[in-house]
Amino acid sequence: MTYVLAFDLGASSGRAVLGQLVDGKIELEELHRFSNDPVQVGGELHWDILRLLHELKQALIKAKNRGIVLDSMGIDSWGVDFGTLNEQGKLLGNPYHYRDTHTVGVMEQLIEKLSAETIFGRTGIQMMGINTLYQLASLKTNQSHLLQGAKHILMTPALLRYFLTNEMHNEFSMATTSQLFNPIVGDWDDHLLEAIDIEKEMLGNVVQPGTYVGQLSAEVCEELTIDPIPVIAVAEHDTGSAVVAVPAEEKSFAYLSSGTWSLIGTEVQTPVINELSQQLNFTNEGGAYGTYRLLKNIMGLWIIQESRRAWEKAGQTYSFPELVKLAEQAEPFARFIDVDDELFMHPGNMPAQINVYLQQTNQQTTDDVGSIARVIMESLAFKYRIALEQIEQLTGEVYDGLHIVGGGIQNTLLCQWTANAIGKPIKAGPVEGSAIGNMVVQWISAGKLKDVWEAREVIKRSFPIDIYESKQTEEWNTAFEQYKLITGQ
Ligand code: LFR
Repeated sequence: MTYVLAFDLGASSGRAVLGQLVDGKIELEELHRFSNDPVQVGGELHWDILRLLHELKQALIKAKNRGIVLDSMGIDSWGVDFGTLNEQGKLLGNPYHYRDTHTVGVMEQLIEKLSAETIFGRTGIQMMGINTLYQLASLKTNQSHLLQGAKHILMTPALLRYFLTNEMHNEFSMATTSQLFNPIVGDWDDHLLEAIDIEKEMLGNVVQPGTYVGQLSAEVCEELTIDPIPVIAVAEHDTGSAVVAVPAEEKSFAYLSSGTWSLIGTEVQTPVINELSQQLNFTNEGGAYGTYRLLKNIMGLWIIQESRRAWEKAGQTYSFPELVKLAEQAEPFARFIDVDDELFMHPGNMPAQINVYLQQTNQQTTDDVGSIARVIMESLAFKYRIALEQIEQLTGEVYDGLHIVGGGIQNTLLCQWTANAIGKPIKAGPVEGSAIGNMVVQWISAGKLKDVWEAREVIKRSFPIDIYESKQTEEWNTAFEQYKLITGQ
C-alpha cells in the first residue's frame, strides 16, 4: 500500500495526515499533531518557523519508523505570512504573525497613496490590513532587519518546502492571496511592487497547484535516514485546499471553510473584479486548476478561541463543548456584535473587547460566559447570511444551501444556527477539509484521480456529510433585522 502525506498547518495547530485510496475511497490517518504557538518577543508576535520544520521532520521520522512508503507529500498553511532569505538562502529572522500590530494603519496609508480602486483593481483581493502587501510595506518603511540584504521572499509553505528541498518557488494560491499578484496579467504586479519598493525578483516565479517541485534534499534524507520523497506544490493556501475538498456535485455552489477564520464564498472561473465586489469588499483568491475563490474573510471562531484563552488566564477553564452548551442555555438574541470589528482582530481579552463593542452600541454589557459565547455564535451566523446574500448578488446565482468544511463543523450548534440564519440547509463535512484537498491534488498530479470533480465525488462517498435543515425561520428573520440595525450593516 502506498500513501501520500499532507501537512496542514493552521494558526493554532498543525497535523501531518496520511492518505490512502482504497477501493475508490479515501482513508485518512493522523500521523502527527502538534500545537503551533505564536511567540511574543520584544513586544512583537512571530511564528516559530523552525519549530514547524522540526514537527514536519518528526512526522517523516514517524512514517519511516512504520515502514510507510510515501508517493509524495504536500504542505498547506494559513495565508499572507512569509519569510525572507539572503543571497545565500539563509533565513533572515522569524516571520511575523499576521496578527502582529506592525501593520496597523499601513493599509490606510497605501490607500491614500495609490487608491483602493487601484489596489483592488490590480489584484482582486479584499482590503485587509494583514495582507502581505501591507506587511512588506511596513517592513520597508521601518527598515526592518528582515529586509536588510534580503534576496528572496517565500510564503510560509514555500519556505518550509524550501527548507526540505532546497528549491525556491512561490505557489499560485498563496501568491494571489498576498495582494501583490495581478491575476489578469498572471504575474506579480509591477505597479504595487514599485509603490512599496520591493523588487519583483525577490518573489520569483510562481508555480501552479499540482506542480512537482523537487524532492527531499540529500541533506534532509541523510539527517532523517530516509529515501527521497517527491514534493508537490499543492494548493498551498489552506483555504485553497479546503475548497478543493468541498464535496459539491453542482458546478455552482456556496461554501464556508470554518476554522479560526470563516471563509465564505463560491468557486468562479475568472476573478470578479468590479465596483460591486470592491464595494462589498470581496476577494478573488487563486485556487487549483484555474479556479478562483470569490469569497469573504470573516473573523470566525477566533473570537471564541481567544475568549477561552482569556477565561483560562483568569483561572476558568472551559472546553469548546462546554462553551457551546453554555451558549445554548443563554438568552437568545440578547446582544449583537459585528464580528469583523477591528476590536477583535489582535490578540487580547476578547470578553472585555466585546463589552467595549456593546457599550459603544448602547447594548447591555455582560460577564456571563454563556452570553458571551452566544453573542459570538449568533453574530457569526448572521454575518454568514449577509455574506451569502452578497455572493448571490455578485454572481446572480441562488444557492440552495451551504457546504461547510473544516474544524468548525464540530460546533454542531453553530451549524444549526447558520442553517437557521440563512434559511437554507447546511451540508457539513468533511472536517479535515484542507488536509484532504492537499492530498487529492497530489493524487490528481499522480494520475490516480482524473480531476477535481472526480476527487469531490470520492470525498463525498468517503466521509460523513451531516445535513442541518433550517428551523425557527421567523424568529431568526426578526432577529436578523435587529442585528443589522445595531451593527450598522
Ligand atoms: C485561514 C486563512 C485565511 C486567511 C487567514 C490568514 O486559515 O488562511 O484564508 O485569510 O488564514 O492567513
